Amino acid sequence: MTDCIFCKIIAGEIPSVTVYEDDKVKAFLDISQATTGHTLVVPKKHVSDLFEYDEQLASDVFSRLPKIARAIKASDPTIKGLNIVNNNGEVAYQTVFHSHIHLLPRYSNEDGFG
Ligand code: DGP
Repeated sequence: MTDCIFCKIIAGEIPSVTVYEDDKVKAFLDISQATTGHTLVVPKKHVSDLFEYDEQLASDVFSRLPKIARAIKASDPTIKGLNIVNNNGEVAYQTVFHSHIHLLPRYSNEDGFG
């Protein structure tokens, strides 16, 4: 999709910090780090939100989350946990309409975030 910011990131037209990439998904650091290491996992196929997933796409995206979560955790011994957030629709606070999963590392020394 020509006017989609995440499609442009996937195409390499807009820079991002890649955390993981394969033929189905790309994971990159969120520009607005809610916690350090805040990562977005996006399908390379453009779909707006979860309501547009079929079973194959759901498998492609969600099956990769444990591997990406483990890689994030392994990158920093102070990461003790992780939240998964997925906003679908404007009323659910989605602001970029290319589906994405937020992975939010959590630290033992956090001071009350969330
Ligand atoms: P949501 O509210 O669930 O639609 O989250 C959209 C996220 O996308 C938000 O946390 C900020 C992030 N974001 C928006 N534009 C860019 C960008 O150009 N690069 C990166 N890395 N993240 C972006």
